[in-house]
Amino acid sequence: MRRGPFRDGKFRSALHEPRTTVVLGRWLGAALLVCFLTGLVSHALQDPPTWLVPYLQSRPVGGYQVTQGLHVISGLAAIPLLGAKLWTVYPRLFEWPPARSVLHALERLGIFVLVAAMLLEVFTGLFNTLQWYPWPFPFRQTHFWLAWLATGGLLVHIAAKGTLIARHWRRPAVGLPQRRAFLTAVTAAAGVVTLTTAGQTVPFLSGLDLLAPRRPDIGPQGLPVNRTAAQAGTVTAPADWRLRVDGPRPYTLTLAELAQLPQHDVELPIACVEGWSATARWSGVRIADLMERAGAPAGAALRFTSFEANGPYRVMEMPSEYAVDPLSLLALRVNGEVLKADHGYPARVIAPNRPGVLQTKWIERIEVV
Ligand SMILES: Nc1nc2c(c(=O)[nH]1)N[C@H]1C(S)=C(S)[C@@H](COP(=O)(O)O)O[C@H]1N2
Ligand SMILES: [Mo]
Repeated sequence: MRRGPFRDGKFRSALHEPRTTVVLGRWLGAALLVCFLTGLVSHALQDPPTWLVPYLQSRPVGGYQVTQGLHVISGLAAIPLLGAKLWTVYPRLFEWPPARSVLHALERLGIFVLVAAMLLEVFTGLFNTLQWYPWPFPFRQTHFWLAWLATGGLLVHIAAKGTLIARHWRRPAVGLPQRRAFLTAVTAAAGVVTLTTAGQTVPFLSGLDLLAPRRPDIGPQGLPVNRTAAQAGTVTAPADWRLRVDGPRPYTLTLAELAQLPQHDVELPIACVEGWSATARWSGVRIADLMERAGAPAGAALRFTSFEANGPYRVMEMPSEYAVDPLSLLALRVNGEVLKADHGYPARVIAPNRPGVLQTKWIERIEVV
């Protein structure tokens, strides 16, 4: 720019230079790679395409807890790294003339799309952990497609800057003291963000969980709640509540009858896609037992329906792999107590290695499909 506060020569910091950008870019790239891959896992587990269903695994029990924990941790760490990296290059936003050639204009347009997609991606993710949706579009699909756009854009960007990156990849013989100080500060910021939010999913860090919206041990019966019974309109279960199981041999059971069936105890986490996870001891009836009693054929999948009036998670499909797992329960109790309404009274699903959104609460119907 020729005039104004952003004109050439107005950017005095020695750190608007490629070596600093490259170092930050490497850290950011590593965080984004972890975030992208774990995000694909999450998407596949929550909403698997048909071809993938036969490959889904109910073990390791806490697999989703780990991948989703890493997703949120790496995504949050990416925010200060992205901010710092953009700061090192932002003077170029005011380049003059704005376009030297068609190619240069296209390159700048590409950078604009990349930066916009990245910023939207990390901030929609951050807002999601806060359960704050100040936008009219669906979160999950937008976050998914933006991830591809941002990743594709990033690969093109890395290819376009390949020579520059290579030139500044190795530590220069004489370092800049400001650079060291700046990188230390950025590392510290990313570290603080990580340490004060990871506790929402990493048990031994829960005491440091200052910035995360959740603590895994706070909530009714020692567990957080995403959608409360009041929000779902299920504070009181229907007076004539019965579990209805539809299959070759359909039947219904009262709560008392369910409680008479063999009960099993499992220790399983709820790992919410919104970033928190918490493990509890659940007791109830094996889903496989209910299925067998309905005469379900081998390999059958199940569909669960909640008596919640409406809501995106009212109906849930469970592939056979999870249905036959002895750890998958229709739980009636948690941590030794009857489920509170917020946790799904009278009965909820709990199964290993599945996203929290699929641990359906307030169940009234199971269908063999
Ligand atoms: N019927 C129904 N079940 C539901 C939900 C819901 O909105 N409706 N929310 C799900 C989500 S997003 C999570 S993370 C878990 C949380 O379980 P909790 O509230 O018992 O901790 O319940 C799941 N089960
Ligand atoms: Mo969730």
